[in-house]
Amino acid sequence: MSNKTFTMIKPDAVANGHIGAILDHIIKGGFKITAMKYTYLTEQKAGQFYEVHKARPFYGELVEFMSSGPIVAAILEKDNAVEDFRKLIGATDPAKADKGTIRNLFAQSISANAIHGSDSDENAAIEGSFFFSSLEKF
Ligand code: 3AN
Repeated sequence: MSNKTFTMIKPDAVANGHIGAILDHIIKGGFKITAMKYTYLTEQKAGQFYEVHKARPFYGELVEFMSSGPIVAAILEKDNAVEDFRKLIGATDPAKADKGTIRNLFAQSISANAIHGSDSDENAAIEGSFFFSSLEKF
């Protein structure tokens, strides 16, 4: 168990004006922000970030969507961060996400699902370093 996870507020949630509300949920959920930036992914960068999903049928759609507009990337700290954050955001498909979770409140579809949360400690470290240099991590 590690105390860090990585998140992105995805282009749909940014475009729909939900940055503030989502950050509020994250902070009230007990997470401390240790790095954050408002940025975007080029198609090439999105392809690289989601490389593990390359063989999946939705890969092209995912890369196109994730490079369609700005995002907010952040590293979050809390005991049991990866697992607790996955609970806070809810299931990948917002229709199946528990009531009150971020995806239940702010996501429209399985591809435009408002927020990303790392699925393991190892990926949290890889994904955090994809966006932030050591000088940018508090
Ligand atoms: P999660 O983000 O909940 O860990 P993953 O890792 O299975 O879900 O999928 C990564 C991303 O790929 C999801 N956040 C979602 O945007 C997209 N995705 C997953 N499954 C589908 C699908 N069946 N159709 C379209 N996009 C999908």
